[in-house]
Amino acid sequence: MATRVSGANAELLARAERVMPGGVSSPVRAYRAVGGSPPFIVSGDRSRVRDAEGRSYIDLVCSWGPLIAGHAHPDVVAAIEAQARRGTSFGAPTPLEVELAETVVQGVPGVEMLRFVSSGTEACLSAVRLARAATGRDPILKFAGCYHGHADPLLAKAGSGVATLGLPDSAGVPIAATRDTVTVAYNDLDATEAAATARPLAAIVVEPFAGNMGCVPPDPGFLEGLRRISDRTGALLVFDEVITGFRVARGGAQERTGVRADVVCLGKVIGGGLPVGAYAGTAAIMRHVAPVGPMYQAGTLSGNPLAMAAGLATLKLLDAAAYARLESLGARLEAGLDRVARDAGIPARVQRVASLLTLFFAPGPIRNEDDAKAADRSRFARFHGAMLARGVLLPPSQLECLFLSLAHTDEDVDTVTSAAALALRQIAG
Ligand code: KE4
Repeated sequence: MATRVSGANAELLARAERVMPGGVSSPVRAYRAVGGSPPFIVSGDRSRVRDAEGRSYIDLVCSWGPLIAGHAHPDVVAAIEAQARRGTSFGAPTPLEVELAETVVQGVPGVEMLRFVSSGTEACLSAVRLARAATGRDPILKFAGCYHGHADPLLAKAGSGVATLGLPDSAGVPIAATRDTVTVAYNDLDATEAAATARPLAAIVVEPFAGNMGCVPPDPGFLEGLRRISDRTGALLVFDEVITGFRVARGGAQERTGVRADVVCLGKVIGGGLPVGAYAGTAAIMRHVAPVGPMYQAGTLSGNPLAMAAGLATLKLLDAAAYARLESLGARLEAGLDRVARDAGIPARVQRVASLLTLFFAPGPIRNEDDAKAADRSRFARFHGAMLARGVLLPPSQLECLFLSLAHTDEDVDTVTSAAALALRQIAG
């Protein structure tokens, strides 16, 4: 049941569609996967956002992950305000970027240096270029269902068969750009082994806990297997932790799993809601990056002082108690959604890591993109609309994750669970 917005939201959408494709700045926001039209959000306050018609929602999008401290956290707002009064951008090194770089390096296991960029896309495309520069190899391997931003080499879909090279997964991406990108199924170590043996790879790029086909954790031994294949073949292991970095643990997926990557991509949380990305590695690997090494990468707003200030203020809030709180909230919501789905007699399953979770309308475990795409996406669309009507803002796609923040309360989680119970009964037919 798609919820059509009315009044101010509808007027804004009509205006937006005249000047922006789909009326949005990023495709998923257009609600094409769930139907209906998006509310235009004008403000956020802790765990809630408010739309152009004054409607309030419990927010489980959290800007797709960055708002781990909740909306308009006073410490983050104060840090941005204070820096803005001192200037917003200088195109020069600043003390703040040194402080954030030191904080990130201290938090992320196994990295000694990083370079800031302005998005997760930039972080991942730079990491691929770095791996190619460091190894002198061109082929890279990625996993179907994992998303690493929209750079050409990473917009590849699986060719037929394991070792077939990639095909473009978007108009405008030349075959040449994805010719060196091999795509295999997530959690398929044999296919990875075969592809890595068929040709020397520059990198194996993976979301250590996949978040872009819904929440799909690695099978036991999968990441350890990728580490062994990287060690045996000389391919760099690149963890795309744009979602998981500083979210699933202070040290991200590496801390949670004990598996070390050679290069780590970051974004979202480290910018606290402002545009930031980063790629990080050992000093030996990062010395390939200009101006020290021959691998070029640059950015006008890289290390932007406002984003650095917001990121620092956010990371300062993420202590052990914060991660315990996020785990508690995630477990509470998982248990609640599991229970109400069972009560409604609907085949559904929650998959979760920490404060990242997905309610799949599918009976069995979701281990890869094919499993995720086999979930009942039209039922999810009806569920999304029914929850929106009850004041809960879910990510508008079955193939995305719900995000919780430190601003969500137990009451918020229980309200979401109660709304889900009613929504599930409504769509049970
Ligand atoms: P950005 O360029 O959107 O900052 O980051 C790209 C990216 C890279 N790696 C991972 C694991 C990511 O999840 C993302 C972006 N995530 C999506 C949501 N799944 C952002 C939302 C959107 O595209 O509008």
